[in-house]
Amino acid sequence: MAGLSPEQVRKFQEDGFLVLEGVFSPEECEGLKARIAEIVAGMEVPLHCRTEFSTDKEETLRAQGNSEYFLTSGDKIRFFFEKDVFDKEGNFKVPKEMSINKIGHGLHARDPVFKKITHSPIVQAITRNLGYEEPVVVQSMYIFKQPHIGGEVLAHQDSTFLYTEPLGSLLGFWIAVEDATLENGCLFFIPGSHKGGISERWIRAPPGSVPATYFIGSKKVYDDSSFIATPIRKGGLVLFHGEAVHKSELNRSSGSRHAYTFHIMESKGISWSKDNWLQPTPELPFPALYS
Ligand code: AKG
Repeated sequence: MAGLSPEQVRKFQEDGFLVLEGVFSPEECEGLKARIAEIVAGMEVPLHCRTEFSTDKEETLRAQGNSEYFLTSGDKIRFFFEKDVFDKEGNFKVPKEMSINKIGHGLHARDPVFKKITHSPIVQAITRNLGYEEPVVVQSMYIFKQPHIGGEVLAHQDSTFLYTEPLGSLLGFWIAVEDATLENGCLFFIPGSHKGGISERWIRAPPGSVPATYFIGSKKVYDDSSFIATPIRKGGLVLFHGEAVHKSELNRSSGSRHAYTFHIMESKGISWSKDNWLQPTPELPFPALYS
């Protein structure tokens, strides 16, 4: 695949997401998995940083909002966990490699294997096809969706968490490192939902505030029947607009559903909100995608 056809660009603009099979090779996917296995083998997470991941509003505020470990992860490789994987003392109740919800949020810069795939020629070509002139990478995550316990991700818009001024330039890349199916928790989208703006924002409070983050606006309730499933095979890529409403369900299968995802934004004439939880740092300014 050399890039997007004009028809694919039109479809992306209309729906707010695009499913592209066979973009990356099985070997590239295996390379990502192998590298993640090495990173997990070396994982060290202090007891007080064992943070469970959630997109539920209240749980987000409770579990992440106050957590320095999460809020300072933008330029690092850090680990976030499924629910109920720790006992009262913070010890793992399940094998540690089966406990992780995701790793984030600086893989694209801090690890050479993930850096290479993020800046791969096909990613750059797609981004050019969509008209980006000076795109920068703002964050990345490796999502495990563990067998049986890989939690539901509630319907949301990524621009709630990663806000740009003006809106409209956030773009998500979601690479299926393993097959994503109806049983193991593939993504679901509401076609056209990127055209209606966002309903809420997650804001970082001034330093020293408790809680450290808060929501403004209100969560919309979406009709389940308006979502369409996007199952995709290993090596496929789902592209999505920052305002596209999406979700994924619990992994009910006995296999994992690994994915590598990262977000870019246009930096020419568009600014990153200083209110976002994630901020570029002197150690890691947002890297240019075209390099
Ligand atoms: C996101 O990256 O915004 C997602 O919603 C990912 C959900 C998933 O991979 O299940």
